[in-house]
Amino acid sequence: MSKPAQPSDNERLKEQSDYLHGTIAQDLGEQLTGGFQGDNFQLIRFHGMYEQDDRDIRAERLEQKLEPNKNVMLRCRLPGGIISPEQWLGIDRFAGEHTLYGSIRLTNRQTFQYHGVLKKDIKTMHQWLHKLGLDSIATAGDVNRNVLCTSNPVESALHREAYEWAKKISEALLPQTTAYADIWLDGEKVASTETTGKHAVPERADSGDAVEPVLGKHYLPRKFKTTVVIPPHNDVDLHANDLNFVAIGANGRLAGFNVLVGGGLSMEHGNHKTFPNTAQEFGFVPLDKVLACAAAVVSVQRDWGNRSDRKNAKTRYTLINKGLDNFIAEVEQRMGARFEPVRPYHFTSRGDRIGWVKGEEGLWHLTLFIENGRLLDYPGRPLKTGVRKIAEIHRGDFRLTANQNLIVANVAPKDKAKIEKIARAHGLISDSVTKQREHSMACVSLPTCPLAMAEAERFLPQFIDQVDALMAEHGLADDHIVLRVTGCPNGCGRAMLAEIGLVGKAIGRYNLYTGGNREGTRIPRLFKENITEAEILAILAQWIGAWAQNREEGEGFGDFAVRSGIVKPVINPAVDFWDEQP
Ligand code: SRM
Ligand code: SF4
Repeated sequence: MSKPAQPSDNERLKEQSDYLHGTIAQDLGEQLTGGFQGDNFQLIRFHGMYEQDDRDIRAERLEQKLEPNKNVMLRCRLPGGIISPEQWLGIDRFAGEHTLYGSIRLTNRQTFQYHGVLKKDIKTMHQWLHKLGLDSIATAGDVNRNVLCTSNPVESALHREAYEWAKKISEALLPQTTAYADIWLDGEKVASTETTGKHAVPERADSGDAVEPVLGKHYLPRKFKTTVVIPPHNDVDLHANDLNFVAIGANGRLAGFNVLVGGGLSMEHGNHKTFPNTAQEFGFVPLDKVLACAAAVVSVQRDWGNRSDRKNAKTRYTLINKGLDNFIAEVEQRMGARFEPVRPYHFTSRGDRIGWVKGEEGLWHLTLFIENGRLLDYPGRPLKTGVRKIAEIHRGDFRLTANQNLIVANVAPKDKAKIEKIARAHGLISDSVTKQREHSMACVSLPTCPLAMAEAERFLPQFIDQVDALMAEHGLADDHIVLRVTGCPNGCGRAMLAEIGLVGKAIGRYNLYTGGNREGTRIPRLFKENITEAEILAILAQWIGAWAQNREEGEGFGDFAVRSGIVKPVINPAVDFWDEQP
């Protein structure tokens, strides 16, 4: 008989962490190094931080026998992505005064990151965020991450209800440990932790651990991601997520949610045991079962997920390892209710609607396109200053989108012209941004990401210039392809849900994928491996030409790529994602 697999070292680390305290507080006082020691290097992730260094200058510093320029990246917790102008002003000031890069980076999970915070400033940062009513609990690590919610301010009533659920789900699934408050806030309570745990955890979903009834002492086997999505807008890209609540309305009010489980996008180049997958439909739940359902799904993944092999640990693998029907039956038992049949829903769009729209309540909303989500003052385009100036006069709120953009929401008609003037003056509105650029996305990648294999954020803008030229040459200047670049196969740029996806292989080289669709419900297939930018553009020139000539009315490029046989569609990624092109 084969020996049972040993738990991974991350399991030991969580076990010995004293509910995520570790020795972070002591380590913080050790200023001889800019980094964190031993287990603390991993544990700070559960507090929303990653240790990084600037890879552009790493070799030079090592040559000078200097430690890499260690610092942390912080990711804020912002369920549904809504913040006030006052909060924005505080966030902006910290970036300017205390970070190495000075930027605010909007992520594709409706929050923002600070890059380059030195160890000496970390505690100040958490206290600063706390004063703004913000925290970074559980934005990284083996926990449920920032909960997304469609940023659709137009249908205000439905959005308001859905957003409230995103917040409730986030709080119900948060760690309960006081570690964050103990280490960063000298024990002061965090607003969110005052309410967590007050939601009833169904008995069978309870871990039996007095401190962490939902997550358990060992937390989850791997990261876990949740969305609330309002069809027909799939702006949150639900298939990248473990647990999704698809809002079903009746007469303008929320009636409940279809639940979809087991999406996720990462893989490893050449490792056929890894694959991206779309989420599976479990069924419909009414509103009074939402939190029980969320706790039940999380608890089944907590108890059944693979704790030996982290590459096989996400919910999508558990569904396969244990069987979809078994997983659903166990969730039903733990939530104390059966799923009802899925109610009809469909998706028609993914990207954000850039520009002004008028909402149901007569207020206006301005979606600003922020290339790669990077807010910084560039020569001739002081974007960060522009948003600050808007925040100084704005009386509504800001909404961060899952496409790295920013909505100035709830603007009274009398303030519309003033806000537009500031946005234009600072380069936040530009008539030269093409539809193609608006529908393209890159992950952060170099220089801060330690896992990056190729450029992404710094590569995309000039690459789009060339794709724009190809689109214009073929009369498609007003159209777009959902095009995404990700610096490594972890897939943060969601290239595995793009119509054309580039996945970093080495500096200057990418794997080219195509065949995803516009709505984001199909995984693309590998077309060519390890190719240069020039080779990619040569292929794109042919593809775009053929699409322009032969597409059917309104046909997106990904559907065309499948129909015209450029690639065979991926139908069941667990089985056919790695199939070679015939
Ligand atoms: Fe990600 C790790 C950035 C969305 C899959 N991601 C990382 C790290 C923290 C690198 C690391 O572990 O040291 C990156 C930090 C780079 C930097 O310098 O800022 C990083 N991920 C990002 C962001 C900022 C990309 C962006 O440009 O917006 C996104 C932050 C989201 C947030 O606010 O929480 C981000 N990451 C995603 C997504 C897309 C999504 O969730 O919609 C994915 C694919 C979906 C999924 O999870 O399947 C994603 N990131 C990963 C993975 C692979 C996880 C896995 O299942 O194997 C890693 C590596 C890991 O966890 O081991 C990773
Ligand atoms: Fe880093 Fe890879 Fe994620 Fe890009 S995809 S941010 S390179 S981990």
